[in-house]
Amino acid sequence: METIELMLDNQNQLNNSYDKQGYFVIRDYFDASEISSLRKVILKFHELWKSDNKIFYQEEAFNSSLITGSQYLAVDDRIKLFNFISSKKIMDLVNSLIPTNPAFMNTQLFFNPVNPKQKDFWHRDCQYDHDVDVQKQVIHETQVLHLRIPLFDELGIELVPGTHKRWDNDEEFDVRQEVKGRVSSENLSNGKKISLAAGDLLLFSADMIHRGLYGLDRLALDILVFDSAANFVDYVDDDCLPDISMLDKIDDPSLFINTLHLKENS
Ligand SMILES: O=C(O)CCC(=O)C(=O)O
Repeated sequence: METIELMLDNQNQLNNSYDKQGYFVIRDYFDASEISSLRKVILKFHELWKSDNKIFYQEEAFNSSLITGSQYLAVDDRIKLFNFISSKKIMDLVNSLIPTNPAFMNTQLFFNPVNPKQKDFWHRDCQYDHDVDVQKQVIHETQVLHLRIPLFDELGIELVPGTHKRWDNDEEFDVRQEVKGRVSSENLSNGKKISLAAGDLLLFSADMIHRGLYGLDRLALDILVFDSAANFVDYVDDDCLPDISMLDKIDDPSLFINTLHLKENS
C-alpha cells in the first residue's frame, strides 16, 4: 500500500475508534526531543504556579489551567507552547475529527495531589456545568476533545468506553454522582485503564465517564479543543490566546484564529 493510503487508513481507524469508543491512544507519537522541549516549558510554568498557589497546591489541587496565559510564562515560551499545540501532529488529528473550524479552548496540567488521602474520581466534564437532565442531552451533542500528552510515564486515565454516546448505567450513575451511599472513587466494572508513557498521546471525549489515575510522577498536559459550531466560546479565557503580534510566529495559527473570530462575534 502507498504511504499516503496507509496514513489515511490509520486515520480512519482512529476516527472509527473515537466514534465508537470515545477515545484512542497513539503510542510513541512524540519523540524524546519533542517531549523534552515541551517538558522544559511546562516545568517552568508548574514551579511558578506551585509557589504562587502554595496552600491550594498543598491542600487540594490536582490540576492547573491556562498554561498558555501570560501570568507565568514569557512570550517566547508561550509561542513555543502555541506552536506545539498547533503542530502538524496535533492538527492532523484535530482536523480529522473536527474538519470545519476547530477552535482552541484551553490547556490543563494534571499532577498528583499532595494529600495522599485524595482519591481519583469518576466524572463527566459536563457534570460541573449542568444538572442531570441537561447532562443527558449534552452527551448527544458536540463534545470537547481532550488531547492528553504525558510528560512522564504515568498510570494514565481510566475511562468507560462508549459513554460519550450513552447515558450511565445504575452503577456508573450512583458512583459518579455519589448517591445511594456510593463514592466517586470506587471502581467501576466497565472501567478500562489506559496507562501512558511520555511520548504517547491519548485523545478522548471530555463528556465520557473517566478519571485520572494518581501515581508515579504524573505531569500531563491536556489540550482542549472544540467545534466552532458548538457553543463553548464563553469557556475561553482571553489571556490564554496568542496576542495578534504573536500570530505570525505561529506556523499554523488557524486553531487560535478560529477562537479569536468566535470571541469577536460573541
Ligand atoms: O487526570 C485527572 O486527574 C483527571 C483528568 C480529567 O478529568 C480530564 O482531563 O478531564
